[in-house]
Amino acid sequence: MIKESELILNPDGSIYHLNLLPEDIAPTVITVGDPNRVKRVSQHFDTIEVKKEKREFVTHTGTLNGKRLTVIATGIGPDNIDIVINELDALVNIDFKTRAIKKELTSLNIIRIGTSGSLQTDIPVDSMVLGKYGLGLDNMMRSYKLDGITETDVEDAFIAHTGWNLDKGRPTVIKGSEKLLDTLSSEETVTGFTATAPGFYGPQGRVLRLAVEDETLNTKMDNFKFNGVPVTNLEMETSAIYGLSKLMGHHALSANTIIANRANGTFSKDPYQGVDNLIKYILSKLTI
Ligand code: R1P
Repeated sequence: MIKESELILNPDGSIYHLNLLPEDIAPTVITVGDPNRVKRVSQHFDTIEVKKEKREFVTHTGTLNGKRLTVIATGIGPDNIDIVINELDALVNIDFKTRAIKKELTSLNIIRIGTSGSLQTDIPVDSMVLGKYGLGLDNMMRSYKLDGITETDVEDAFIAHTGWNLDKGRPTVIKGSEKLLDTLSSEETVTGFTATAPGFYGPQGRVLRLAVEDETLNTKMDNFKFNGVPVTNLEMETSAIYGLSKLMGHHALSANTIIANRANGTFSKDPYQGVDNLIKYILSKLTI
């Protein structure tokens, strides 16, 4: 039995932060960073049965072409992902009445629709990028027993290539769902390592008033390759989504539209349109 202090439920029986009941979520869950993006996804649904929110965690559940879908906002960063993926898992895999882990576990499909910066000049703004691997520059997953889910050979090569300062923690490399990559990839998408940073400015090499620990890091990342796979993009959620999903038996894939090209300094003329294009693309692939 999981104690009240560990599995926190609201008075109506919903899970603490997400404010959701087990019946409120679908087997396929789309995560977005921006709470305003939730309605931009659900506006394409044929029906919407659930609209709930608490803090930044806005959720809509409905159907599209007969398929039940949930879209949920995570807010920004790996720390929020720790809350969202753990609570989504609890909603399907823990019995809230007995507070026991269910004997039969459910695997969710979890797809992030996000925005991101490209690290490659040949991946221009408005591209759609799928993360074959999550490259975690944050330390969130290091709080868990990783039980062999990380690609340590890639981690070692990345550390050696970039001269990574281990004071910042050891990067993690975790593979996304091959099943979802097959479903979602096409000639319209690019794949590679999606790097996840624990912050937006210094942790992504942006200098406003503060000097960064390694000002050449982005350049070193953009010329890192492992078995021909490059680091395509940099954002703030993917590696945590991949790590927690893999540990708990869920299928996860991250799709990002490129709004900024960090290699040549350009920014999308219409990032709103880029996000809408990615939303329509992912929804069509999920509901064929
Ligand atoms: C930073 O501006 C935020 O935008 C990106 C980053 O990952 C971070 O969450 O993604 P979203 O647009 O999905 O939030």
